Amino acid sequence: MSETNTPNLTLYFAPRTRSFAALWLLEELGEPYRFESFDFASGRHKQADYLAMHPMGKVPLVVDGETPVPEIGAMAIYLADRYAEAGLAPAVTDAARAEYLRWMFFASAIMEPAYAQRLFEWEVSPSTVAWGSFEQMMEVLADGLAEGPWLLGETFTAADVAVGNNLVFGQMIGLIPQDGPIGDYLARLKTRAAFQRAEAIELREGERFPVAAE
Ligand SMILES: N[C@@H](CCC(=O)N[C@@H](CS)C(=O)NCC(=O)O)C(=O)O
Repeated sequence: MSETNTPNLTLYFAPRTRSFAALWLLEELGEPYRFESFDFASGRHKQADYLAMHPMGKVPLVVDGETPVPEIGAMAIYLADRYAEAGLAPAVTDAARAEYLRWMFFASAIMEPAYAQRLFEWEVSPSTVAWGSFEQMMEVLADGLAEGPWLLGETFTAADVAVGNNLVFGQMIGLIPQDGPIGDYLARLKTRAAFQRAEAIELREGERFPVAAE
């Protein structure tokens, strides 16, 4: 906490969205943060000051001092390095950094579009698209978890948050099984105190901004 007691970090959050990844990440980080929660109906994420920080007009957004950090992968890498005391990232000199970055990009560049392909039933050539296929993504992830308990073995990192958040969402929509190495990994992630704090905040904010009736 700074001398003025004003946290350096601000999280722009909307319930029932990918914001959960940033919330969980901040809870793992253990740094104080200002919490700005809104629902999409407010249009907060399309206002000019917000778009100046996040040109895509999406959540989540973390601002560190004066520095906006949009995109979950970018904020996970940035925050884990910037607040390195939390031990959420291998140092840049550590060979494990390569595996860490691989999983970080796996979350956004492979899992995300593989989910979309499965959900929207896109017919694409696995050798042409960047993510291969949903099945290949699941096989590679299961292989990566063979040792466990985390993606980098004994060390939990911010990459577990990036991948884990996708799994939470995937399980909610029925894409991710409850059992097997991936289901077991997700169950382990859910036992983390930081995950549970984030989940309680998510539930509270979901009640504060309920889904509008059709
Ligand atoms: N690539 C972005 C994805 C963020 C995203 O898709 N957010 C959705 C909610 S889950 C959003 O803000 N949608 C509102 C909109 O686009 O208007 C990230 O990693 O942060």
